[in-house]
Amino acid sequence: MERTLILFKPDALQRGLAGRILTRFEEKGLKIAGMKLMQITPELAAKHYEAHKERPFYPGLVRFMTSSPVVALALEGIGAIAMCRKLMGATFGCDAEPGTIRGDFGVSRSFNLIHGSDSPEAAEKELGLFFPEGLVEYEAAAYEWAYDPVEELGREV
Ligand code: FUP
Repeated sequence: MERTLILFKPDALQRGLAGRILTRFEEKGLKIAGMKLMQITPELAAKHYEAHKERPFYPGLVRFMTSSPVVALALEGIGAIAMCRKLMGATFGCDAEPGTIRGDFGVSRSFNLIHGSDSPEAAEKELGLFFPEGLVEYEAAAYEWAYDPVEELGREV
């Protein structure tokens, strides 16, 4: 099982899309391993977007991400990082394919609704930043039918 950090950005919440976006992930079969509403501080935004520090869009990105609350999610599943990126679609809503979250709900090149970790290394770092208290451990009942228990979950026959 792999875990990834997802953020519903300020535009997703302010536009009342959090529920519909969450549904996409739940319907797909991803397990919610952590979820909270929070305000990102400039310090947290700086750590999260460290890789983009020198980019021209960085000041606007930090302003946007700290302007209003976000929902932080830890989602879990086999191959969760790549799967979530596919569900999100291309970075800019105007380019994203219909059927993806950004493709269906957005048009902007900077207000793009959602963040998802792009690698296992990024996921580990970002989950540590947004869930320093750790995640809640529980059994996802739906896993038994979302996955092949023997082939994918490694259960005994
Ligand atoms: P993504 O991985 O799809 O979220 O996108 P990137 O990591 O490339 O960029 C991080 C965020 O910076 C994007 F979500 C939106 C923002 N951005 C801009 O505002 N302008 C740009 O030209 C590129 C990215």
